[in-house]
Amino acid sequence: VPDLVAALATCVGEAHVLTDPGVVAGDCTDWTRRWTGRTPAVVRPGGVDEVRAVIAVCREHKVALVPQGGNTGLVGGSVPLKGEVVLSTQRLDAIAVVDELGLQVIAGAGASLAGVQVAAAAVGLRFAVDLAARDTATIGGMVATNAGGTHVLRFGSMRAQLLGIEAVLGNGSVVHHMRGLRKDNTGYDLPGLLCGSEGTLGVITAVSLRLVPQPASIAVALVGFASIGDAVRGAIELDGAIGGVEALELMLADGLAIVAAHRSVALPSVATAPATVLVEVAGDAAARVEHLAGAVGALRGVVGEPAVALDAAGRARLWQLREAHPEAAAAQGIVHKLDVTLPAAVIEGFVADVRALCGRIAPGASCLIYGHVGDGNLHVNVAGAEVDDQVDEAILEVVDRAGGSISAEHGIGTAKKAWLERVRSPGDVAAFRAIKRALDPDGIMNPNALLP
Ligand code: FAD
Ligand code: S2G
Ligand code: ZN
Repeated sequence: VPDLVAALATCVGEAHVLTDPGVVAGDCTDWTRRWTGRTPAVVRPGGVDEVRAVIAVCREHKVALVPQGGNTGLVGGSVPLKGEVVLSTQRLDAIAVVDELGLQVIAGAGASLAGVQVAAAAVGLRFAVDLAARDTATIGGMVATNAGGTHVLRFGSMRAQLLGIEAVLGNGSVVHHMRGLRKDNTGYDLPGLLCGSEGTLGVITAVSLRLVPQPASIAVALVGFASIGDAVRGAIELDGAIGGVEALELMLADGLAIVAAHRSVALPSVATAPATVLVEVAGDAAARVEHLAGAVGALRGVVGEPAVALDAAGRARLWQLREAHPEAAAAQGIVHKLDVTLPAAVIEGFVADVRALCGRIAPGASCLIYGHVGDGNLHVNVAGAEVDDQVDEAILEVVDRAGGSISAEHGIGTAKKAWLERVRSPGDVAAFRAIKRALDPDGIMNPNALLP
C-alpha cells in the first residue's frame, strides 16, 4: 500500500491524499450508517488530468476506486466496502458559468446542489431538481444516481436536466461534450448513459445543466384527507384540476407526529389527519390560491382546514414537516430504506400490507412511510433492533408483485444489487455488462455497486 499511496500523491500532491483513519472514517460510512468499509486512501483530485492520473494508478496497482461526492447516497454505493480507494470530487466544485440566454449552468461534479441553486437564483433563474440534502449532495452524485427529489412531477429527474457531460471513464479516456445545446443529435447519448451509472463506468467531472425561469410566485398547502386512498386520489385530481402543480408529497399521521417531536415543532391541526398531502403550485400563485382552494373544495375525503403559505418563511415551515422525515426516521435507529414506485391504485393497500408485514416479522420496529406521491414514489423507512435484510426482501417482494419498481430514485448501489436480475431482463443485464467491459475493462470502477 505505501507505494500505492506514494503513486497517488504524485497524481494529486501529498496534501490531497488522506490516509489517517480518523480523518477518513466519515468517508467510509454511508449516511444511513448501514454500510461501513475501509480505504487505503481518500484522494482529492483538482481537475480532469488528476482524475485521469488517479484512475491510471489504480489500474496499475489493480485497486478499485469509489467515486464519492457528498456521501448522502442511500443505497450503500458511495463507500469503500472492500478497501477501495475513495476518489472525492469535493475539489471539482467550480460553478463555471451561468448562461442566462442559453438557460444553462456548467457545474463541476463536486459543486453542491445548493451552490448551483444559488448561482441560478443570482440571475433570476432556477435549477429544477431539489432535495433535502441540497447543502451536501453534489451535482456529480446526483447525476450518477439520476436523483429525483420533490419536483420530478413537473421537471423530471437529473437526466432531464442534463445538456452535456465531461467524465473520465474507467478505461482512462475522457468524454467531453459541453456545448449545452437543447438539440444536438450527434451520436450516442453519453450523458444519458453516465447518468444513473452510480460510479461504475467513470468519474463525472463536470456537467452542463438546463435552468428554468423563476416562477412569479409560489404557494404551498397542506391538505388533510380521511384516508390514504382519498389522499392519493386527491393528489392526482389536484394535479389535473389546476395548472402549475410542482410538487405533491404524501405524509401520514404517525410520521408527522414523529417529525414534530423530533424537531420540537407544533403541527398545524390539518396535519393530524390520517393522510396529508403537501401541494406546491407555482406561477401567478395569488390567483392560484383561490383556484387551489376551489379545487380542494371539490375533492372527496378532505378533512380539516388546509394550511396555506405564500411567503418564503411560511412555505419553509410547511416543507420542513416533509423534509425532516429522513432525519426523524434516522433517529429511530439504523433505517432500512425502501425507495419504491407503486401504481397509484395499489398505494393504499401497499401501506396496509407493509404495516402488517412489519408487525409480523419485526414487531417492535418503527415504520415511517412518506414520499413523492405525485410520482407514485413512496419511501418506506423501517428501523429497529430486529430489522434485517429479510424485511427488505419481504417489502420488495410485495412491490414487485404489485407491478412497482424496487428503486424509484435512489438507485441500486449495494442495497439492491441482488435484485437487478429479477427486475431487468437477461438481455438488459447482458447489455449493462457489455458496456461495463468496454468502459471499465479492469473492473476498478465502484465494483460493489449496481452490477451483481
Ligand atoms: P454520493 O453519496 O457521494 O454518491 C452516490 C453514488 O454516486 C455512488 O455510487 C458514487 O460512487 C457515485 N458518484 C458520486 N459522485 C460521482 C461522480 N462525480 N462521478 C461518478 N460517480 C459518482 N435522493 C433522491 O433521488 N431524491 C430525494 O428526494 C432525496 N432526498 C434525500 C434527503 C436526504 C436527507 C438525504 C440524506 C439523501 C437524499 N437523497 C435523495 C439521496 C442522495 O442525496 C442522492 O442519491 C444524491 O444524488 C447523492 O449525491 P452525493 O453527492 O451525496 O453522492
Ligand atoms: C426523501 C430521502 C431519504 C429517505 O426524503 O425524499 O428521498 O428515503 C428521500 O428518507
Ligand atoms: Zn425522495
